[in-house]
Amino acid sequence: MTREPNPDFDRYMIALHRGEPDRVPLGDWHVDTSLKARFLGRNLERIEDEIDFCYRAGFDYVPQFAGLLTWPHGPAQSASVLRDRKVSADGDQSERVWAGERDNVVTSWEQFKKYTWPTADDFKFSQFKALDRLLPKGMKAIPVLGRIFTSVWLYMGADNFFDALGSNEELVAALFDKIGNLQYETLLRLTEHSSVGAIVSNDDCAHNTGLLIHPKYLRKYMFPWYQKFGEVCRQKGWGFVFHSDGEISEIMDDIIACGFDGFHPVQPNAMDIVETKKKWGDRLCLLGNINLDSTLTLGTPEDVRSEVYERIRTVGPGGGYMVASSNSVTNYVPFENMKAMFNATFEFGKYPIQLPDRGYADTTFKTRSRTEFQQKVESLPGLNAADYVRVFLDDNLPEAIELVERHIAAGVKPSDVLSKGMVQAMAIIGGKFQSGEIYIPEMIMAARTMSSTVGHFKDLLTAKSEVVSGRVVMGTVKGDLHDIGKNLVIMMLEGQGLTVHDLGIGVHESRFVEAVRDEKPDVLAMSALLTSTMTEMKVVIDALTNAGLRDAVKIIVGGAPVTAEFAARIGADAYAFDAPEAAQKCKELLSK
Ligand code: B12
Repeated sequence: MTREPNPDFDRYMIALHRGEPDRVPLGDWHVDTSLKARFLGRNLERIEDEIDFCYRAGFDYVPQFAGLLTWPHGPAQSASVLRDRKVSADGDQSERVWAGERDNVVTSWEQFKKYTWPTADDFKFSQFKALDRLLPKGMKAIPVLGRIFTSVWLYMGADNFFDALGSNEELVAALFDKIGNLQYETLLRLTEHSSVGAIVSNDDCAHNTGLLIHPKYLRKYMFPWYQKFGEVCRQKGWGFVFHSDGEISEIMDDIIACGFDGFHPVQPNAMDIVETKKKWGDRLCLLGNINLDSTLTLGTPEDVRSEVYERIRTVGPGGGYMVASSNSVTNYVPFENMKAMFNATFEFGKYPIQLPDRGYADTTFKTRSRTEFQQKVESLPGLNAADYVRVFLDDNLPEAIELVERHIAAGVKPSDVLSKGMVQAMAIIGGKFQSGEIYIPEMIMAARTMSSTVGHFKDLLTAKSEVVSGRVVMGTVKGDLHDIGKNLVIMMLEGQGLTVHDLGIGVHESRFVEAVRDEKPDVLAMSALLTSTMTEMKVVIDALTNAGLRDAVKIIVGGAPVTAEFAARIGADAYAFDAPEAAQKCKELLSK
C-alpha cells in the first residue's frame, strides 16, 4: 500500500494532549536497524537514513537515544554512546558491555569512588545538531532519555541492587543521584536544539504482575528527577512520555504528577488498555499495546491488522492514543508484520473514528492470564507458619533460629518445623508476592533468611525430612539473558526443599542435554522471556529426544511470554505462571 507520509508533529502533540488529530499517529520509540534497512532497501549509515526511514514509514518524528544507556545489546546505530569510557572490567560502553548479574560496575563505595563517571560532555549531541538542520517540514526529533532506575540497577547488577536496598541504601541513593544528575544535565544540553519536540523517558519499573521494587523507593529516588525533567519539558513546550514495561498501575498517579503527557507501551500481558484508558485516559495519552509477546511476533500480517483495528476502535475515539508495539519493534518482529502495523494505522486511524465491532477481540491473540492457583497452608498445633513469615520478611536470622529452637524444645518434630513451619512460610510469602503485597527484593531476602536458618540447623532439620526432596536443573535458554525470574524460581524451589543446579543464562541446548545426562535430575526447568527465545525450549526438548534422554526427566517451562498452551505444544510436562506456582508444579511432577 502506498501513501503520502505527510508528517506533522502537531498531530503527535494533539494526540499527546489527549485530543483528536486528523489521524492516529504512530508512537514507537525504537525500531530495530535490520527492519529499517529492509524497509529502505539499504543500510542505515547516516542520520539522513534515519530521517528517511521515519519519514517514509509515516512517523512525525525521528527518535534518537541520548544520555546514559547502560544497554548491553542495544542498537549499535545509536549516536549517543559513551566515548572510551569503561563501564565494566571487560569492555567499554561503545561495545555496550552490559553490567551483568555477577560482573558489575558499582557494588561498593570503593567502586563508586574509583569509577570514572562520565559527564554530559562525554555524550555525543551531533545527531541533534544534524536534525536541527535536516529535518523535513513537519517533523521533530524525540530524544529517548531517562533510564535512571534501570541504569542504577544495571550498574549494580540486579541481585546486588535488590540486596543493597536493604543493606546499603546510601549507596543506592548515591547512584540515583549520580545517574539522575547525569541524565538531567543531558536533558539541559538538549534544550539547545531546535529540532527537539518531545522527550521519551524509558525506565522499566515493572514486570507482568507488578512493580519490581516497592514504590516508596521510586518515589524517593526516581520521581524527583522526573519532576525536574517535567519542569524543563513544560518550559520548552515539549511533549513528555514515560515508557515502562509491565504492570505499573501503582505509580500511575506519580507519573502524572511528574508532568508526563503520555504512557508507553501499556503491555497487554500486564495491563488492559481499555481499563487503563477509563482510569487515566483523561490525564495521559496511551501509546502502544500492539502485542510483542504474540501478535506482532507470532501472528500473521492479517492478525496485526486486526489488532490495530481493534485498538483504534476501542481506544482511539476521543483522542489520546498512538499505535505502537508493546515494547519496541525488535529484530524478531517479521518485516511484513511491522509493515502491517504501520499500514493499518493509516488505514483505520482517520478521525472521527467510527469503526464497527468486527469481533476481532476474540480472534486476535489473547492476553496471558494467571492460572487458578491457591496456596495450600496446613497448620499444626503449637506451630504457626505465620511466625516464620514474619521473621523471614524481617530478615531476622537470630529470631528465626530462636523460633526453631523454641519449637523443637516444645516437642515439634524437626521435619514438621521444616515442612509445616518454614516451607509453608515460604509458600505464604510466595502468595504475598503474587498478590503484589511484597516485591522482588523482599521475596529474595525472605528466601535467603530461610536458607540461612535451614543451614544453621542443617543436620537436625534435613535428617529423615518428610519434605519433598528432588533435584532440578534450571537455566535461561540460548539467546536470552533475563534471569531475575529464573533466580526467583530457584529460590522458591529451594525454599520448598528441592535442590537446584543453576546453569545460568543463554544456555545452549547441548549444555542442557549434558546436564540431564550427567546429573540425572528429576526435573529440568527452562526459562524464557522473549518470544524469539521461547522456541529454544522446543530445541532443547528435541535435543533430549535425540539423545534418548527425554523420558529420563520431567520438563517444566515458564517465563513472561510462555503459556500453558505453548508448554503443551512443545511437549513439556508442566508450565507455571510464577515462582510459587513453579514450586507447586515441581512437587507435583516429583510425586508422579
Ligand atoms: C528486566 C527486563 C530486562 C533486563 C533483564 C535483566 C536481567 N538480569 O534479567 C534487560 C534490561 C537486560 C532486558 C533486556 C531485553 N528485554 Co527485557 N524485560 C525486562 C522486564 C522489564 C522485567 C523482567 C523481569 O525481570 N521480571 C521480574 C520477574 C520476577 O518476572 P519474570 O521474569 O516474568 O519471572 C516470573 C515468571 O515469568 C515465572 N518464570 C520465569 N521463568 C520461569 C521458568 C519456569 C520453569 C517457570 C515454571 C516459571 C518461570 O516465575 C517468575 C517469578 O514469579 C520485562 C517486562 C515484563 N513485563 O516482564 C522485559 C521484557 C521481558 N523484555 C523484553 C525485551 C523486548 C527485551 C529486549 C529485546 C529489549 C531490546 N529491545 O533490546 C532485551 C533482550 C535481551 C536478551 N537477549 O535477553 C520484552 C519481551 C517481549 C517478548 N515477548 O519478546 C519484555 C516482556 C518487555 C515488553 N514490554 O514486552 N530486559
